[in-house]
Amino acid sequence: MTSNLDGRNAVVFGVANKRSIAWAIAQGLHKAGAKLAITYQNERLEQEAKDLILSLPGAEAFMCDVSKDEEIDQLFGELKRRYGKLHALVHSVAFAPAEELKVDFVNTTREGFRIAHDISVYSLVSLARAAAPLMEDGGSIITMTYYGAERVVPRYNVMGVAKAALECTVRYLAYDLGKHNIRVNAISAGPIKTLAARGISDFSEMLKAHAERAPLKRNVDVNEIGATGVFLASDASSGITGEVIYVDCGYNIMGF
Ligand code: 0WD
Repeated sequence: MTSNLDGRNAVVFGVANKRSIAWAIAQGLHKAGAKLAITYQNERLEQEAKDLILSLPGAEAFMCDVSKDEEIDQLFGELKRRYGKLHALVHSVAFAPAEELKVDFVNTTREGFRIAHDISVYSLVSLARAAAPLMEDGGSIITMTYYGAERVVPRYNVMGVAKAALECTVRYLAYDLGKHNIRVNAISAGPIKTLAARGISDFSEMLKAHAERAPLKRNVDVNEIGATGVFLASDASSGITGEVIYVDCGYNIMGF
């Protein structure tokens, strides 16, 4: 029962740049000995993502837009040829059109709702389905969520609704895949200044309020998310599935 991931293969989705949570998890997995395939979304992010990914010895970079079934099929075909088996998958991807996070939630558009759920939630289902056959020795699937799934965080809007659906998706996938010894869990992270976070209005205010109210009296460090990712990918968490694990300095336990 250790966090040693020697001989394990992992695929990570959601590296946009060096501030990405996916990058912190990838670094943690790498340090623990895992062999890594890291994906980036498109040509726009290619240069920055590739420079970063290839800085991890042994890591390989692949392009995959998770809203496109053909790109997912192609990627997993490639992973099967290159690695044979997979042991862990990290889904650190979310998107909602920027306007949806600026208006009152009641004005959410049908298209904004659809896109947020397609990219932030359905993608976990499609990636889990594609990865499961490669997880012959069992495996661990990890996604990223936020407290806005449970309580109203003003302006988090449709992303909050999508995160609620994501957390529920974690439970249904955990049930389906448990018989193959594949575990599915979410990390609920406190706010971290990343590219995605920039789309959320008043993010700096949010950071301040979190640090004031959290029992630990500070904000979470991205490397703490990385370490939890390593724990969830490893045998140390072999009895945990279908859970949402909070890494938020305790913010979620507070009533006032
Ligand atoms: O405070 C935070 N930053 C928190 C983030 C607190 C709690 C949870 N999270 C979640 C996010 O909701 C997301 O699920 O963590 C996950 C990772 O977010 P991040 O690290 O904060 O953000 P970022 O570095 O921007 O990575 C998300 C990336 C996208 O970046 P941009 O900002 O360019 O949309 O998700 C990727 C993309 O690289 N992504 C996609 N990847 C493949 N296909 C797609 C897509 N269609 N759409 C977005």
